[in-house]
Amino acid sequence: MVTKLNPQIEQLFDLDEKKQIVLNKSALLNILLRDEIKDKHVCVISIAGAYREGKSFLMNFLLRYLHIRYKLKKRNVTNWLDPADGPISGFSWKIGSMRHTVGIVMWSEIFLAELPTGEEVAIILLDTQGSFDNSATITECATIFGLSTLISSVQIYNLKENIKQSDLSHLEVFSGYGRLFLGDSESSRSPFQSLVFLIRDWQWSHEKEFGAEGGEKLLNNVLKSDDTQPGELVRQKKNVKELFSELRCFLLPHPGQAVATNPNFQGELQDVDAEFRKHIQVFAPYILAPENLVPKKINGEMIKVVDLVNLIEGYWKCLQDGRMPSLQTIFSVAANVQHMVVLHQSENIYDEKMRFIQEDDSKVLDKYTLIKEHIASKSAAMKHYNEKRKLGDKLTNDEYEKTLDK
Ligand SMILES: Nc1nc2c(ncn2[C@@H]2O[C@H](COP(=O)(O)OP(=O)(O)OP(=O)(O)O)[C@@H](O)[C@H]2O)c(=O)[nH]1
Ligand SMILES: [Mg+2]
Repeated sequence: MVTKLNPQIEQLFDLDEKKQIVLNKSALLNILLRDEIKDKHVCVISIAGAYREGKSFLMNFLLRYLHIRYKLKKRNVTNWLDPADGPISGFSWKIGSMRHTVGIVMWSEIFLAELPTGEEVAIILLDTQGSFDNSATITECATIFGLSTLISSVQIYNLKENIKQSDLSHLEVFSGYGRLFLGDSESSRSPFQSLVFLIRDWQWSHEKEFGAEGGEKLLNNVLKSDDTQPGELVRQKKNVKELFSELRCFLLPHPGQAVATNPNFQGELQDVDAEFRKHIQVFAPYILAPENLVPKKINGEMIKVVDLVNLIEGYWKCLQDGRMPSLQTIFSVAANVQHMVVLHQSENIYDEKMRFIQEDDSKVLDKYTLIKEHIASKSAAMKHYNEKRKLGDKLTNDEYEKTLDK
């Protein structure tokens, strides 16, 4: 039996009565700045897409997998979905026509996993408000989608039945924040990391099979361009491909009538179609198995949980006046956080070198030797700082360099 999960959903971003986005700073700091996780690298898995299409319900399967794989530490789990472990629960989901999730919510329990390199990473799950629910403006939808894409290392783009041209248009508009990065002459990287198209209620498994292979075929088909297509469409496909460093697609079957229509459905696995259960058992490790985890990076540099906190606060500050922030503002937040990451790395290099010298008994630490070693360690740290390619302008670079120099 899976032990009862005491952790809960925490509202990370809410919307106030003026539809302004509000950061729950105390939840952010309390959850993410705990000693056991704040200095770990981090994977942020988010889900976004239209409202009422099973996003929150799905996140609970990821939660169940994380619990079994990384809390109970069961390795190589293929049959991890056991009805004996109780109904699916965690993120709140609801039957009905009215939108349910509001803003961006985070699961308060952070899981620690080991990458194949042996490094430990913290895994954070985010669930987002669905788009197009008739009460939210396009700006609100774009803000939620854009913000969750900026924060995450994997964005699951939840779609019903197929990938339509309008889905690509929305992706382009909503991820528009990222386009500025493409114009940055210093970096040829995609602004965002991994995007997974997750197709719910896929009906044509005789044509393209459920799972990742069928998904890849579908995605290749959708993103293929040729001379017969209108220029606008070709441009759009190219743009979507350039926004993300990795695009994947997974096809899921319909979960059955009980899940889709029964108002008394409470998450009991017996009521979920066996075909759905079979493929969701593959989907969770496809996102969350150690070899598939995507750590959050800025300009190619892995960041830590503490840097993520700065990133989230920085992005939120850009959004506070209720308008879409300029791309320049968004860009400078990422640039500042990346400079901070490199600054900390450089400081660590200095500290390590100095500690080593102090622990080395063969060295006599007179004042002269100490100054000499200090200069050498500082120069190694400065060299590391200067050799790293960083986002942003010379001014930002010089400011952080001055801090390091002190
Ligand atoms: N047809 C279908 N229904 C699903 C699926 N998964 C969940 N549902 C049902 O869809 C309804 C909405 O589920 P939610 O998880 O609350 O959907 P959501 O996308 O989070 O909705 P919002 O929070 O309003 O954006 C519930 O009745 C679920 O049981 C699926 O794969 N296919
Ligand atoms: Mg929801």
